Amino acid sequence: MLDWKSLHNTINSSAKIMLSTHENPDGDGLGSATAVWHYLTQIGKDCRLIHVSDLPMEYNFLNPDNIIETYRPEIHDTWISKADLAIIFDVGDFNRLRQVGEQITSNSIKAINFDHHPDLKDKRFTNNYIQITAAATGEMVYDFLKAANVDLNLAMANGIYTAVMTDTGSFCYSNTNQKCHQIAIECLELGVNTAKIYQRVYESRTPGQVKLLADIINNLDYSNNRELASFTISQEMMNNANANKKDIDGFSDFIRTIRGVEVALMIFENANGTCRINFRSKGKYIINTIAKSLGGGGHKFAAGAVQTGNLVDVANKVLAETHSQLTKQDSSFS
Ligand SMILES: [Mn+2]
Repeated sequence: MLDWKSLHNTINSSAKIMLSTHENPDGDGLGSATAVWHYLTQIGKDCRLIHVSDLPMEYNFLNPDNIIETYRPEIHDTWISKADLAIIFDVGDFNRLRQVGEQITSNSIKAINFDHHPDLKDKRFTNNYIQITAAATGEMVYDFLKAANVDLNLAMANGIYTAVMTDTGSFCYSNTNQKCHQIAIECLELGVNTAKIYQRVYESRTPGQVKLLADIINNLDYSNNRELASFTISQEMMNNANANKKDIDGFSDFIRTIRGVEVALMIFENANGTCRINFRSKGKYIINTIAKSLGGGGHKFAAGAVQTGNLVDVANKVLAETHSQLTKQDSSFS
């Protein structure tokens, strides 16, 4: 159990507190941060939730009071410079805070890493509250609030439920534990509309996203005894489908659902000469070690990395590395 009391003490002795999460935020980061925003505001803190990306449309329901802000230097820099504390949710890597992280370091703001990703021992964090066994950062937020006997309200419960639901693939992935369901029960008791949240998050695909998915399915590559299914997404494919970066979320999870496939691998060409790599495992293979050897990281069964280079070169390199590591892991099962 983490020392939540020490975090509550730190919060109690701070007046201005910034909350943030990673770029291209997901339900876990946003749900965790909004839940804590509602708590901190309730206890009278001057609190703002600022992150670098635009809020993905499907998470608008977490933002009825416009508490989620997209970082703009001219709007936020003065306020941030006076902040006593920053609490960062689900970030995995400090660099994923982008300009918000730069503001934290340049103003020497005390920064709390509140996360279920592995500890990268980044000195830019002052304190770490890390629990890699938690299915979602939202599960840790639940513990953090319970440790102070906070009565959850509906707004907090909406955030926590969204966090746990999205990081467990709606309570289906292998990380789902009893506590996730216990949290869900409590959220239902508090009036969370779980069907509505599911619909907002998962039933809002754009036509571009579906067109892109069709293209990917038509060009899937199977290897390693068909246990590895990989696909690449070029900028040209993105343009043809009129899709945006956000649209690729969930594709690796979907490809992993194919019978016999143990690992899904996506290599996505960014517009800036880098490629984003994404691994999803059903559980037979550990893939964050592969991500790590490519300069990235993540969870045992969901991980990623970024590589510089064109799509073809990066794909060749990543596939070679993946083949070799999966083969190695394979030969260690016996
Ligand atoms: Mn998470």
